[in-house]
Amino acid sequence: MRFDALAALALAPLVAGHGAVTSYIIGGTTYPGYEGFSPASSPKTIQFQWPDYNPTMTVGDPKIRCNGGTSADLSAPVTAGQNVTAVWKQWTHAQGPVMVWLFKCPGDFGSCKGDGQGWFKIDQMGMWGNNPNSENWGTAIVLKTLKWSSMIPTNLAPGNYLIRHELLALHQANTPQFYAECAQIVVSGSGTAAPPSDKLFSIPTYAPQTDPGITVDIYQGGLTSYTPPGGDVWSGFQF
Ligand SMILES: *[C@@H]1O[C@H](CO)[C@@H](O)[C@H](O)[C@H]1NC(C)=O
Ligand SMILES: [Cu+2]
Repeated sequence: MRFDALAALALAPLVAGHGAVTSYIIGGTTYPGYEGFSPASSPKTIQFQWPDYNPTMTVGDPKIRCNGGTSADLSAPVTAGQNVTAVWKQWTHAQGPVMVWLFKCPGDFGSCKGDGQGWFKIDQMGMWGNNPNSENWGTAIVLKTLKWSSMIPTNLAPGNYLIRHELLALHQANTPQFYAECAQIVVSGSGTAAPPSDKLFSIPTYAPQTDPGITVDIYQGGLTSYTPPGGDVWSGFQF
């Protein structure tokens, strides 16, 4: 490993910009998130403890799933139809989408790593308007409010789920940076719904790296719309 003053300078802006969900608010209760680094002597959390603040640079990197973290000690209860609000202590990038995903664990959290084609989006915000070189982005809302609130679909089948908050920073042309973390939630309710297979993705590699929602130059003239990678949100309702 090479580390010198130049590398330190080059790294500084990245480190300053790095996001981490530092707490979750569910039904009026605040659950601490993780603030790094694993294995730290930090309190037990509902969030997977991850090894570093570095962004993941490719959608095929296994680290993209939960920032490299492993199962958490705790979980938080949520009733279907309630919101989960993620809170960040800092975030500095204003271009790129916010995407919130769920994964239904086949059993206990201890053995639930998010393997297989079981991830689906419950919420996302890409760009509005027609100017990518703007602050009309989901991540700009996180920059301004340091929060993101998403509803757990009302008729979602109960069970153990991983919730994954993903900020995809697009401020560097053709050099996407993924910031994601996972937490453990126990969904209750009387719903029976599960997403259809066309809404289910594997993470890593929920889209090709060449997806125009991933490898994109937002400063290139003529770009007037943006579609987040990894498909549409599943609202929970089956038609
Ligand atoms: C709950 O989440 C939805 C998005 O799923 C959002 O539109 C709504 O504003 C949130 N409600 C609160 C009270 O934050
Ligand atoms: Cu950054």
